[in-house]
Amino acid sequence: MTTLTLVRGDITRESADAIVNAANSSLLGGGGVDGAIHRRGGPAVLEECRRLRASSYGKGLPTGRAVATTAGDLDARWVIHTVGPVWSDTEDRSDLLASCYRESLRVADELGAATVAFPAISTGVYGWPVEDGARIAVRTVRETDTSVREVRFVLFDERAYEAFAAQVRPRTR
Ligand code: AR6
Repeated sequence: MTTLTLVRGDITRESADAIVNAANSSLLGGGGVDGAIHRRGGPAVLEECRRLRASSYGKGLPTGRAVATTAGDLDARWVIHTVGPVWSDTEDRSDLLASCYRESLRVADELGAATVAFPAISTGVYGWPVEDGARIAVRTVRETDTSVREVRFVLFDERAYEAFAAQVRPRTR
């Protein structure tokens, strides 16, 4: 059984088997979680991302997919990079966001990771409304068959934390 836990804070301060990065297709870094992970993970993470670009992912990592690298200096064994969809008012991209969580867990299973820390993918620079992002994240993890024992959502601000809490602990009457 997979336990869902919620933490408010900076994901780069977490200790877990795998830390998920809300990356972009280039795999070469950016702002938000991605910037923080590369800063604290150090050059080993970027070096492996560059190798992936030079080998299996010449055109970059497609949206909704996931791939692992070393975690460098982070307190983790692996970083799992996934590319969330950019929010759209005119097109429903929910399946791609769900795919990020599913694919990350699939990669985690392949690696044998028992604990995985996720940020709220797409809810920053990519503009996904955090309440909806939380709904998709929690539902997808609950519906995915995985050997991961703990999925930890690490939420940077109070609003994101509350959005996830509302999904994990629905109010009972
Ligand atoms: N720890 C945990 N959560 C964080 C942290 C942190 N250190 N920093 C930000 N967040 P974002 P995206 C939250 O923008 O929307 C990058 O440039 C943030 O408040 O990191 O998927 C990539 O290279 C928000 O709730 O990722 C891509 O180009 C959530 O993490 C693009 O941004 C995700 O915000 C990806 O955008």
